[in-house]
Amino acid sequence: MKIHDSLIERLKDARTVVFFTGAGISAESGIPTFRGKDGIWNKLKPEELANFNAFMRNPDMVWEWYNHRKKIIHESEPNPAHLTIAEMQNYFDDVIVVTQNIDNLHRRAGSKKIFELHGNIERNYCVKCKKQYNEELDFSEGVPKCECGGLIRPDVVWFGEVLPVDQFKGGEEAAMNADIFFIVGTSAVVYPAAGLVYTAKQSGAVLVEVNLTESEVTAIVDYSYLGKAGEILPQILQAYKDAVK
Ligand code: BV8
Ligand code: ZN
Repeated sequence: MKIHDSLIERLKDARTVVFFTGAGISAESGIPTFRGKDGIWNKLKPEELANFNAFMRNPDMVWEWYNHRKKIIHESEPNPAHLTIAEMQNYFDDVIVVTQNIDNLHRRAGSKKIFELHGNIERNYCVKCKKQYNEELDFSEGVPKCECGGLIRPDVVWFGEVLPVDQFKGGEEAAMNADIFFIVGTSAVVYPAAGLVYTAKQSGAVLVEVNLTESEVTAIVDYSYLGKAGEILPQILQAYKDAVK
């Protein structure tokens, strides 16, 4: 993939580089996306799983889904896309990750500044008293319960739920301050997360999309690279390194 000279020139002047990422960036780590051909939601409906009422109606089924995903995540590794983003921290003053993913792979890859808009599958809390339960949960008696009797749920944002205010605020500030705003592996259909692309655009950022296919925001980006994030991001960093040598 030929990386545009003009993008490299803009990277040379960049101080703040933001990566807005979705499930596609973890696809090459073996974690299925939501809406792609291997998407998990092709078989299962989000309404049935990623929402609070579904959980209260059938906590066993929802936990079965999350424990299945957790197992896949624990058997997976960050891929070159996550690792390249972490390596970029050595070349730019401020590299910020704003992710919709709950798989913790950016942190495991070494990224330091991360805003998790939709929570993190490694964390859990009690639906009643909100007490955090972040160690391994015991499912031997069924869905684990808090000492107060409340059900314990994954600390992820379900449909109809508000995003964690501090994380969304951090993501918004990143979008407003970005010189270069990368959009990596997301269909950009879920709000309010996808709205950050427009915030970045309005704030004058250069938008760079890396995706296997077109997305909801391809029409408004400055650069669109169609292909695998695990191949294209390393190529962008390599072209930058060659240019500043
Ligand atoms: C809110 C977390 C309201 C848990 C997720 C009707 C009813 C209810 C709500 C709504 C409604 N209509 C609209 C809404 C709002 C709703 C929404 O936006 N719905 C959409 C679907 C229309 N949003 C919400 O409900 C949000 N909350 O609005 O609250 C409110 C407001 C005020 C006060 C009170 C309440 C909450 C949204 C968060 C939902 N949680 N998941 C979990 O993960 O289990 S959403 C889920 O979708 C994931 O978080 C995921 O990150 C997110 C976005 O999906 P993507 O990451 O983009 O993944 P996708 O599969 O779609 O795309 C993958 C892309 O990667 C593809 O483009 C593919 O081409 C590309 N790709 C694949 N492989 C590669 C690749 N690219 C590069 N390289 C590769 N190798
Ligand atoms: Zn409790």
